[in-house]
Amino acid sequence: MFSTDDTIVAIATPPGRGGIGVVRISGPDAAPIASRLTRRDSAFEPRRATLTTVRSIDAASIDRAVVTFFPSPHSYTGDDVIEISAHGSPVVLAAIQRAAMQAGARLAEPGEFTLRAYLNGRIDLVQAEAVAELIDAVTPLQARAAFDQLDGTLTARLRAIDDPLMDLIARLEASLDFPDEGYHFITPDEAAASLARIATSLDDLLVDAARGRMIREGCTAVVVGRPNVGKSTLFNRLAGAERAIVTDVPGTTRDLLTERVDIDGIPFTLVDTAGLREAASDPIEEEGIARARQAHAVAEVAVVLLDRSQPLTADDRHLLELTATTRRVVVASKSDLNAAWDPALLGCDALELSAVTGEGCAALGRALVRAVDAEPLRDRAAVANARHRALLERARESVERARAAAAGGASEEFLLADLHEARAAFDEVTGARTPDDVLRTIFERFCIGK
Ligand SMILES: Nc1nc2c(ncn2[C@@H]2O[C@H](COP(=O)(O)OP(=O)(O)OP(=O)(O)O)[C@@H](O)[C@H]2O)c(=O)[nH]1
Ligand SMILES: [Mg+2]
Repeated sequence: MFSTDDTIVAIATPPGRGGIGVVRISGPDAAPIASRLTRRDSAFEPRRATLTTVRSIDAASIDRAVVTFFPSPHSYTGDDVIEISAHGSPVVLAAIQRAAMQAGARLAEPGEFTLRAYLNGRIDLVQAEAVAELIDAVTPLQARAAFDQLDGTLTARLRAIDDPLMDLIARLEASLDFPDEGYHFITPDEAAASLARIATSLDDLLVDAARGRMIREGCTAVVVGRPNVGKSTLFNRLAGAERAIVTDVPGTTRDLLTERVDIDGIPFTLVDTAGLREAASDPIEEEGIARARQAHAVAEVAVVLLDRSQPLTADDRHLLELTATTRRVVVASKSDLNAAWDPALLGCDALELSAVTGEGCAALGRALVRAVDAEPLRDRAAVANARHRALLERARESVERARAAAAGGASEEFLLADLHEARAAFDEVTGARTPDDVLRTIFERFCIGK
């Protein structure tokens, strides 16, 4: 499905105007095409930026540009690559791209440069996907996670599991091949111990993967509490905009309101909800409360708001009980007013905060990040990609089956079948063995020129 022996061209910089725009050409004819566009007789010196005039096929000048030649294999794609840095005008860049096509290049498909890097063995699939994720990153932490993946930190973590797995397979195969050698290449106890270690490493990776998902996709934090405790005021403060209506009438908010906010690098979707109370004043509020409960049920974490300036009510206590075993941050609000109760007597940790002055809001942000368990990710490469997670879960299941087989005294053949399955899943993560349609879906996510 993928041809790799022709020469491709695309504008590598985003659409629009800028100081510089780059046209990239990759393939065996990259250098001859560049020579034709610049009317040069001598070849471009490897990796030296050369200022020259770029012309169309019929010799009309297009722009003065800097041309750099990256000979194979030391280029982004592993092919011969020419980068033409011209002035960042869509008209100029389109003209250079057209000229390159007239000189024999083909317009690149989305992601095709990175695909070639992968097919030429410059990067593995984990790293290729990281390129797309780095480009798509919205928060600095997402960019960090993608860069770790690109940098090979995650690949190294995967290899640390794959190597012992490979070793175990080799020993079991050897025991099969030489049954009469008089000694075993591995004892059942050693095999069981090795399997246990592999299972633990995979579990660690999968626990981090759940956290990695939060960095990638973000998580939902719902603000709940009885009417008038200050949910909408807090929501507006965290959103940095007057999104929700705030009044001193209990039961103001009816619909769910959502807003994306970046809290310490984690993309949170905040949800403001109708105040929860037993006795709703009308059918609209009743519906609002039903929606609030639904939002609460699906959110990763709840901000449970209690009004510190008013005595606690039965509704407050009910909500505290309801959320006791879920992920939550309990907040005593309106700390700028006189206190009607002491948060220390609540029986759980509570953060004091005023949505009006902003006091305590930064601490709430930190508490939210802690509550969703995203903190440890700052210093570890984690699986943040759904495809990787699914494959690693499959590997984990195969390892578990092998452990059960080993514990039941099954022969090497049975263990090996499961272990080979586990390795196949690993190979699909890194791309050592990947069907064409998987490649297609991965690289379709790229835009042209990447
Ligand atoms: N002094 C003070 N007043 C606050 C604070 N937060 C909210 N208020 C006031 O409390 C009242 C209710 O605030 P809202 O944000 O509308 O409360 P809510 O929880 O969204 O109420 P419902 O939508 O009715 O459930 C308003 O008069 C706010 O100005 C605070 O931190 N300090
Ligand atoms: Mg409200």
